[in-house]
Amino acid sequence: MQHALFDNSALPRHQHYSLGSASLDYYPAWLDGARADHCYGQLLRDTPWRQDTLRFGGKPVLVPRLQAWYGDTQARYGYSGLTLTPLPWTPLLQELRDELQRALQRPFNAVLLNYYRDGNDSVAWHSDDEAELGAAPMIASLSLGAVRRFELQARDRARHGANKHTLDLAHGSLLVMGAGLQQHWRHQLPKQPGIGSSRLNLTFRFIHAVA
Ligand SMILES: O=C(O)CCC(=O)C(=O)O
Ligand SMILES: [Mn+2]
Repeated sequence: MQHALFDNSALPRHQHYSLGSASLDYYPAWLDGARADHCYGQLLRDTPWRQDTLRFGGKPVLVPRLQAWYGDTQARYGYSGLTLTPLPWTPLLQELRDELQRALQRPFNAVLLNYYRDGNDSVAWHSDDEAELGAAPMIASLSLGAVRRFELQARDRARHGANKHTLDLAHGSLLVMGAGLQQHWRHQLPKQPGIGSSRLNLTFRFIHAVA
């Protein structure tokens, strides 16, 4: 079951989804068209993109997208055996972060950039639930470039049923994954082989120091 409510608060037009005890907000036009185009062009060109290799059962597998990790110096992040050391904030990323912090009233000290070169790049089912993200993370996810499908599936099928939600993430849009979302839901960006153009995704996060 999907509930879409229009909110008339000071924040831009958005859709709110209540997914059981989790919340998700989608802002289709967080950035206006010209600014989205500018951010897309600059980030695509100026980011030192890297493609990491993960190991599954001892076998090396290339991550099916390119990535970059920026943030405050202490914001180290580890997942699937990789440790990412942050690059220093660029003026553009700092500006986007400041706007999100002001609008959402939450701090973000790091951002993961993903570059999906075409529809063959993807991210598999996962939850962003690493210890350094804390118990109830808020993740602010900005999309630029090709429209791609984002899918959510309940982790606890018994509680939420076989629910699956799908959103098409537009150029310049913002998806805010709120409290409970990582705990109760998984998400993925499936391959869409028909798509020939690229997409960038920026997930702003707050990394806690962990022992
Ligand atoms: O590209 C997206 O929209 C999602 C990326 C994602 O889930 C992640 O980097 O954790
Ligand atoms: Mn994720």
